[in-house]
Amino acid sequence: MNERIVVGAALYDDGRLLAARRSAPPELAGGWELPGGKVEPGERCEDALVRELREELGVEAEVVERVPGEWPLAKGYVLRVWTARLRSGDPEPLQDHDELRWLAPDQVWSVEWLAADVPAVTAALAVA
Ligand code: DCM
Repeated sequence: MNERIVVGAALYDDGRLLAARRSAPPELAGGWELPGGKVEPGERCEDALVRELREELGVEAEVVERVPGEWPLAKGYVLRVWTARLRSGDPEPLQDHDELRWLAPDQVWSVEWLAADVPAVTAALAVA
């Protein structure tokens, strides 16, 4: 069911959106994304998102709402996005990323988002 879904979080704290810069793989390194990752077989998307944010950033987050839409990634994967709220912890780039940035509304387009994340971020801003 969920084999080809990648979940991403539009994670907000204090009105700012978290962007994460990928350190791997080489073709994506340097690009900014909404943090998240692949849903495991049998796992609910929302649970995968909470797990990924814990693993990648060391934080506890609460999923708020689905951002309408679905965006194609490589290899038949699709990206789905939820807005989320930081519950505890201070995000750190523990895996996959080498820099994190909290973006105020007027800074959202100051980073070079990965291609799939451009429409996803646009859609996330429309619901937040
Ligand atoms: N991906 C993306 N944008 C995101 C999250 C992930 O383009 N916001 C892509 C990068 C990888 C794939 O999805 O090709 C799987 O992500 P991960 O390696 O984090 O599991």
